[in-house]
Amino acid sequence: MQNWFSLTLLQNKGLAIFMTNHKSYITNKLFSIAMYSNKPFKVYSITYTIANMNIKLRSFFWLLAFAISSATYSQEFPSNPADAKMGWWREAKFGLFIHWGIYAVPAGKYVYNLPDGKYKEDITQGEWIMNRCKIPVAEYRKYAEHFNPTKFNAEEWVLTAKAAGQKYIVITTKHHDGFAMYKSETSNYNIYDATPFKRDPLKELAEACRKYGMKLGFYYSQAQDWGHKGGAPNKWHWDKAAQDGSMDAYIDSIAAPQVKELLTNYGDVAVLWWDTPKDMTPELAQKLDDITRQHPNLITNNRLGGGIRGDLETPEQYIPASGYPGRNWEVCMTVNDHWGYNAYDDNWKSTKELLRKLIDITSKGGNFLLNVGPTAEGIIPPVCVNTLKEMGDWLKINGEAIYGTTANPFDYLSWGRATRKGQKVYIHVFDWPKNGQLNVPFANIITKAYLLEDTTTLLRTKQMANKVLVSVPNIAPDKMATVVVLEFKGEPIVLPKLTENATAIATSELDTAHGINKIFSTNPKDFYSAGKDQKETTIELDLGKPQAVAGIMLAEPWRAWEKKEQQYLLSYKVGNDWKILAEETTNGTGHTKLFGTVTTQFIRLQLNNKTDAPRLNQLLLYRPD
Ligand code: FHN
Repeated sequence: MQNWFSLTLLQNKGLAIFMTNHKSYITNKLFSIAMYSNKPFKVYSITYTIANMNIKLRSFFWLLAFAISSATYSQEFPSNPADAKMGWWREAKFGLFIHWGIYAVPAGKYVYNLPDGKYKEDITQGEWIMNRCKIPVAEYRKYAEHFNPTKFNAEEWVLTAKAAGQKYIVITTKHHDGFAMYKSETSNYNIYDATPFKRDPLKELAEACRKYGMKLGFYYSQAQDWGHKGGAPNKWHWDKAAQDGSMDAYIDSIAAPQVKELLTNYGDVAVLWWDTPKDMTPELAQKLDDITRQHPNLITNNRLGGGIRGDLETPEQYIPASGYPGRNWEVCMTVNDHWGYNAYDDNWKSTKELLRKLIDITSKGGNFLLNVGPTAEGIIPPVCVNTLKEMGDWLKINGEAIYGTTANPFDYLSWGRATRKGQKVYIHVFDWPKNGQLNVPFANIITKAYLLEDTTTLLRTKQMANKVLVSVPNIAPDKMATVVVLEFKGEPIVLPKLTENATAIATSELDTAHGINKIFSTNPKDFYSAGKDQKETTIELDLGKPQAVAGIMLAEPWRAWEKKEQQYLLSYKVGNDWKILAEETTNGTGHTKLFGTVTTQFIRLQLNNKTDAPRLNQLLLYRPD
């Protein structure tokens, strides 16, 4: 294949030079820049055959292209991931979320007293129990009288996080119920003044974090506050006499002074984790942003409101298919199905499941904030402690493949994930190869290959066109995930995404902002939608030329609790005939389907949605391993 390069000028965006074998890498970035660009731009391109160009000159062009496109690329995003204050955070990768409050007293159960002495029990609640069960303020406040977490031990909590390999803790200082979990001078509706506990757990936790070198972050519900007048409701106030009031006055008299005291009285606070910006106006948000800006090293997230983006994207309970290229992002997730303690929820995710989520998130360049909900006695549920310990034991051996790594260069690995650190790629193998040959779609020269748990035993590698075969032991050393390290030369050389040069048409589009081309965007906030009243759409992809296809990934914009689903029929074209590849139902949060390899240029996706217009965040096609 002849090498050629094309010089492409993106108006106002600098140059990107790309070469045929690596074209996708650059155009992928160009496409992403274009997608995120908020300014019109033109593309000028000249092509020049460099068949005779010597290897040095080719390498120069390649390095120049990589350097320019990366520089151009990073200019595009407000919170440049390389921000100095983000250094420890990007190294940390794994943190502990703690949802703790007086909602732990009912522990998920609320009993409705019905007429004629009957009653109804609801055991599905958590930190939203006051809102979901419409508990009057005065009745809810009584939980504080029974909240006396004498078994709380801050050092135990910090050591649990350390044993998990977690590098930071984010704890709820005040959730939507308005109850402060610290000695607040602003409101006596707090753990020190309103409970028999008479201690300040945040003070104790801050000291323990300093003692053990754990970064400490504070979650604060800045808008929703069902316990103070003027705090935002979710939808409406159910105890109007106690809840109605001016939100401006609430921000001035409760939220702003509490944020100030949290950032002043507890030493080095590393993260301020806003949540649910209900009814937050730019003016109200600015009042709080002005406070946090006085702390230049404080990391904030994207949930303050008022259009303030903060430093972090915060996908919740799901992992974006392609992460958030160019933004810092952190997935927060529960171990069972509740953030706050629910004594009846034993739907615990396994260690293997959570570890593979950590690996998946890290392989896309994100952080994982895994939540526990301690009991009213101050105990982290033992099953969580055990799971966290098992994750930490894995990290003790394989932490090098997680901490401080960046997103992997590969399109998709059906049998595992990958992370990168400089000239090392860490292959996290979930499904161990049966034939002792690990097939990695990597065209670079491999200088060394070994198991991360045994760096002294070198593994044989065989370089082939666009892939390397690694000879591995017959049995997986670690069934949860075994890490194979490949040390390599140069910049990663990988095949382009199958959809890199694809075009798509659809039988229905809501508008241009949600046109069919959005299925190629890597920005999780983008999505394609069929027309408003449509319940079905047909999408046809033209891959530009016949390609070997072995799987599909449909990224969808809903969350598990929305209980959406979409039916789809996937076909590929052979001659003039369409042949079925798969016919399934998604759960609305994303769907991956691997099928036997087929070679085709045309793929058709018929999508049906009974409740909404069919939607997709992204559509990816996977090459055969
Ligand atoms: O409403 C809250 C919820 O209770 C919990 O705190 C989560 C954690 O990210 N945030 C909100 C829901 O998005």
